[in-house]
Amino acid sequence: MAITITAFERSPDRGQGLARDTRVRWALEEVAQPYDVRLLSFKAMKEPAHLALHPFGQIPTYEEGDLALFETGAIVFHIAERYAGLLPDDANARARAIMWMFAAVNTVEPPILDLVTARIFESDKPWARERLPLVQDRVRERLKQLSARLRDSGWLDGTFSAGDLMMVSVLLRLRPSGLLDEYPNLAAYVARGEARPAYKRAFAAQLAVFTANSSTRP
Ligand code: GTB
Repeated sequence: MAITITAFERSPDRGQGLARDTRVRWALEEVAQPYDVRLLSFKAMKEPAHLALHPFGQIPTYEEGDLALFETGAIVFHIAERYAGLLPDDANARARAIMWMFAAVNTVEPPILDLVTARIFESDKPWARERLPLVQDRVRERLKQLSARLRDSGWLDGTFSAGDLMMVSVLLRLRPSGLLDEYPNLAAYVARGEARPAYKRAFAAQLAVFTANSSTRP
């Protein structure tokens, strides 16, 4: 069944791979499934055709036959369940991998998103200088805990899984802040994720969109 995802026509990150279609592309590359991409402008994302697929008017979405999904956690989970390569066969190991997917989006990503908001969207507010250190410390607390659990392991629970794919994707968003480098084992963990051939293909594919669209349009 053909798979189509949506992505930014022009990602605001200028091809750094930080938009969330990258994690879906990465999952599809890990399980060796080809996919098509429908590129959307910000305007098109808020129009009825896309809102029918994504009630919040965002990217990415995932279509496969009769199935339409939004939310990257759900999309990556679906890919991992349907195709071999991202979840272990052992039932307990599988449950733990899914636990790490939830931990990534539910426990680690929220303070990171708060930091992105504080650094980018609220930096001109009168209280921004006072708030930023608080938000940074909340991120540091999560990183310290994750770093302590990971120690010098390659992946979170034995072999690479969808849990690692989601966790690395979430941590990557921190790179511009420099906070990741305060935890060398986490920085190395993220680098291990980025070194995977499937990640490299996903990154190259999203970068190609940015490159093509920035050279042809003003
Ligand atoms: N919880 C949802 C999921 O995981 O699927 C969140 C989806 C989401 O936030 N989508 C963003 C979006 O469509 C794109 S990825 N935003 C447009 C809108 O809401 O109108 C978030 C993102 C955007 C930009 C950068 N960047 O420039 O660095 C990085 C990540």
